[in-house]
Amino acid sequence: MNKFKANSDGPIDAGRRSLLCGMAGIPLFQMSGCGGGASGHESVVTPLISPASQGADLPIIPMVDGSVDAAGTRNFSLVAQAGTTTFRSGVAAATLGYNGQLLGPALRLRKGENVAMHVQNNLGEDTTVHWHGLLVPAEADGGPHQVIAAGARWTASFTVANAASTCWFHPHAHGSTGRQVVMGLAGLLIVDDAQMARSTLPDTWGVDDLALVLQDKRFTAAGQIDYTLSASDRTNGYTGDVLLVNGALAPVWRAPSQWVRFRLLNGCNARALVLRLGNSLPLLQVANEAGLLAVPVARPSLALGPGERAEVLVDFSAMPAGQEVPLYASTAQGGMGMGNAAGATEVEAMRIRVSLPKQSNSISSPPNTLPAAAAVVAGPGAINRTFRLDGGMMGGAFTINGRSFDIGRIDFSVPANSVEVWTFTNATNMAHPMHVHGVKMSMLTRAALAPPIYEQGLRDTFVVEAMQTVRVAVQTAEVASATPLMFHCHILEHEDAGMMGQFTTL
Ligand SMILES: [Cu+2]
Repeated sequence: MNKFKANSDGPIDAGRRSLLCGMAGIPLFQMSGCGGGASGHESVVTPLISPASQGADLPIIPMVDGSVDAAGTRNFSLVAQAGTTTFRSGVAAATLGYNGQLLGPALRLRKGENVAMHVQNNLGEDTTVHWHGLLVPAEADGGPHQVIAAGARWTASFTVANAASTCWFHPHAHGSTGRQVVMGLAGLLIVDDAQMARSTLPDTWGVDDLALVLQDKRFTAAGQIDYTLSASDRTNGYTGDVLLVNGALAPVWRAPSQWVRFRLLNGCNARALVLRLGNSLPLLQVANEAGLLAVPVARPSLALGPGERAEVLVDFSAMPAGQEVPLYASTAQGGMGMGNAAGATEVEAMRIRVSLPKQSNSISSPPNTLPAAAAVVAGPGAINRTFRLDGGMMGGAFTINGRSFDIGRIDFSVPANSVEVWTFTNATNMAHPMHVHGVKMSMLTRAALAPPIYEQGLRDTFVVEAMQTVRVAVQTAEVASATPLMFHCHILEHEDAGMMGQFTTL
């Protein structure tokens, strides 16, 4: 049976389904023989490329602990480097990676610890390394101002200030972010804290605590990663026609027969993903981008915009040994403004084969409540700032408050250690995932309504749907700095084309 078939029977998260509209214009897999295949009633979808990894074991993102020096600082070494990866049998595709050929490790950080990130740039071109989600000083942020020239070395030093969360790191050199990420530069940051240590959430890395980096890519006829941008890509963002999980196509992961935690990252440049499991297994969401939710929320499916993360628990304990559960991902066909997700094509991102015994430390039931970090609360006198997302007409760039990014222009300054209310109004006909560097945020309203529980808690990235307004409470950095922090759309082609601004902290 072809594992790659369209499947549109599953429940789609009704609250977020419009997220798909316009964020992605191209189906994950090319349709072939729709309704006219051998089966007569199934839409068989053929992947454009048949990577060697298809159906192979899921690559586990390697966990790195770093080394603690005499001063108590935890040191990590990252080398951004070129390499090759075999996606298609017999073809060595040029890729980029941190400390490897593709993607990067997961760095384990502990709240309160001093960390030094030593980055060597062996790419042969400028890059930066941005710690997406980490509350670090602007000088250590790895945004467009902290360029690491080809051959150069950069050290970012900071104290881990985040609550336990799943963050990530990726390049942020202005104008080349999209290409460098698609070529493979992305890694994970796993933040632990005392609350998490006391929780019962599964935490045996790669065994019952599994990170899944979901990314789409497009390939040339010769099997190389294709990052040529069409006019449509420049408007809608780059979308690939295959979806990779930890760099592999449709891999299989052997799960223990118990509760398992998945850390999900939408690492796509532009494609929103709606994820669900087969067998109608619910995803018990326990965290979003920047920390735990107050209570777990059972969800039939969940949507992640580019740059967003979620942590979910899944119970495999009732599954018979050998049972396989597909993880489905869907996205919309049809391009901008097509109105609804009815044309969404769902593909199998991977399979989970329940084939390992229960671990001795497995939990028999999930926690009823979670040690969530306190939300950011804005007082009645909080400063209000407004951000209008606009542009994108006639092939033009998207803008924020009518302006494109200028690295020489500071758009505004915020007082240190204060809470403001930022209102993002999307005046365009596509969704934009907005990301703000170096601040703590909680969502106040989406479309004038209180956000659902799974959108509460701390955030660093949130989708603003087409023609929608989202208000967030923003807690600014504790320490003032004249070095700018970024706010931008995380559709990387929008960001590279200037849908970004910068602010300093006074
Ligand atoms: Cu955008």
